[in-house]
Amino acid sequence: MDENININWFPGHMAKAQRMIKDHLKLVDVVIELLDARIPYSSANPAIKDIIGDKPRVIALNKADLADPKVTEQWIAKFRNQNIQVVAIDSMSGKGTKTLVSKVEQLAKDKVNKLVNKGVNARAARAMILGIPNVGKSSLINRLLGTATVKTADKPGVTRGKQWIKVSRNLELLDTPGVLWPKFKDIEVGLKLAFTGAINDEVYDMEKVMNVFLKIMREEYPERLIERYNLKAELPQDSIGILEMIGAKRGCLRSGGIVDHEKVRRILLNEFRASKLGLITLDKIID
Ligand SMILES: Nc1nc2c(ncn2[C@@H]2O[C@H](COP(=O)(O)OP(=O)(O)O)[C@@H](O)[C@H]2O)c(=O)[nH]1
Ligand SMILES: [Mg+2]
Repeated sequence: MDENININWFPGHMAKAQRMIKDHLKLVDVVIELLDARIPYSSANPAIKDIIGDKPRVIALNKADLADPKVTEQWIAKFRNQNIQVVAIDSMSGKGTKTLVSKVEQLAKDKVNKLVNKGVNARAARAMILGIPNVGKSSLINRLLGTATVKTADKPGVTRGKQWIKVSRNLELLDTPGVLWPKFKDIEVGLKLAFTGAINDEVYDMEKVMNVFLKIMREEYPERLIERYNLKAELPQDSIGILEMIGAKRGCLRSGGIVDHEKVRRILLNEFRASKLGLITLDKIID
């Protein structure tokens, strides 16, 4: 299926994605659940446990290079407290991927040992990646492929064309990721997914998205806005007030000297996505 379908998850798409994941799960020992480190809560599908059953799982917080490192540490601690294996990674530079690989190998050890005890020859552990659109599944696969020496042949039961990437002596990765559908647990989740690019630009209301973004920025990272746009230290309470300030500084004016809100919102979105506002995490730890 086209994994770039990210506008609407029609029941048909969802069923197909689910079926594909189920088929592939049978072939692997371990699941890598890829989350966006900037939105570890919003980028997670809450049904993950139902989907993967009792397969061991390791969470990889991808795009950690864009996230607030302090908050990433808090998320890591939270997952560890729940006895969930977790590692922060950057699929572009490859940072953290070695740790990820060794965690996956470790988690698969039991299964591989069991097979050996049954008299089956020792074999490499097998893993697949799961995650919502745009979280970096292909980037991670390419990154791991970059260092792989051998792509092993098709294995029985795998759709033709699917291949295993030999990531290390002890690990093979399915070259096709499983696409999870984002879950709009509440309105803010949807808006954050839009903001980070997990869902298409056309499907959301830019004004609502930016209001939530500005609310978070005002509460968590006011100094970033102040520095970047050279604003007065006291930010207005409302989003429109902040937009007005930034627009005036940036000269986003329409005739009559009125600030072009739409243009300011677009600038903010682009600058956030280009990480010009610094390292930002939009999902705080909630209990
Ligand atoms: N900064 C940064 N960008 C990333 C990282 N991983 C992926 N990306 C970018 O995120 C976008 C989506 O990545 P992609 O691998 O296509 O996501 P997929 O839809 O899950 O396969 C691309 O523009 C990537 O360059 C990462 O760790 N850090
Ligand atoms: Mg992809």
